[in-house]
Amino acid sequence: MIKSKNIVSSLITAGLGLGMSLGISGIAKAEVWDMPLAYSGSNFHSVTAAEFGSCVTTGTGGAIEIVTHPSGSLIKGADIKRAVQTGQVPIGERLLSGHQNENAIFGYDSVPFLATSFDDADKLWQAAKPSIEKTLADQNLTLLYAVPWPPQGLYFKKEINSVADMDGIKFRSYNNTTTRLAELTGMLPVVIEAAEISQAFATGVVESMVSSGATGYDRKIWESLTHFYEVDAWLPRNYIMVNTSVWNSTSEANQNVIRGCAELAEYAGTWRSKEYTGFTLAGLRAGGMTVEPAGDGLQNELKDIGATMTADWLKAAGADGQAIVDSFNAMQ
Ligand code: PCA
Repeated sequence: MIKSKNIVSSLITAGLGLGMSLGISGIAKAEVWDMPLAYSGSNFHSVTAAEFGSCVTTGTGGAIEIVTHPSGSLIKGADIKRAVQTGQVPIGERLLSGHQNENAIFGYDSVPFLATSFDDADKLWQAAKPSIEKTLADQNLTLLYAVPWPPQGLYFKKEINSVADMDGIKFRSYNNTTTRLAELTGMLPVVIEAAEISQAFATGVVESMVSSGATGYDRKIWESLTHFYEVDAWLPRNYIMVNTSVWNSTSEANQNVIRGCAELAEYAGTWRSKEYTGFTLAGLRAGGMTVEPAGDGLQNELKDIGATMTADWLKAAGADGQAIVDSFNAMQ
């Protein structure tokens, strides 16, 4: 007993000696934080997340190494939030409105025609942030940053001039709002992750969607579709969350580094999203697509449908939802 204790203590002494000769930081155990992302590595959100990761790794002197895993390769998009909540991974990125089925408040950014520009989307985010942070905090999640997608428009493989023209079209949806939009326009919704849409369009499983020029561009959608109508329906957000227990066991110094990197990432990601808007619409055109604003008739019909969907959302989101809209309107 005494002998083994001696062995242990001499091992510890040897270890410390070795550590000192290497320099303590040389043996400090780096934590690896695997960070699942739902979208492809080339997407601007994923590029921003990778830069955020390097910023944290550099800023913490290698104590926390963030490794991003794009395209749902580590955890599928729909499972990322649960994986972070339960501590399967410490950190991850997800489309916020993907959680509307849990709580309508998460869909604040997909209310049709409420915020249709980057400036308004930013104001709406400021109005919604406290509620979102609180809702996430109740689920063991700490919000780090959030970045908007470019404005959402409609993709088709034929010319569309009215809602009647959409009847019976198979439609790819990515959250409750987009499923509801399909239903109200007579289309047939199927939920498909962005990482899987190239194949879904190529095989004809779906033939239409609402999304940004960015997603169509990333997925080379011109190989399957012909028209993009700029509707500017809303600008949904991706957000980065960290498991709160992991966060609480992170040193204050490292938390400060992470917060700083997050602020930088939100700024850089938003800037990229703006730049990417024109760039990707030009890319769709270069791919041979017709890219234009929806005609007045179609736009008016969509506004009516949007009003129905707004009323539905306000009903589902209750007083918290109304407070977000009121505070957003007060900023106008
Ligand atoms: N792209 C994502 C969400 C919004 C967007 O522009 C997608 O289509 O899944």
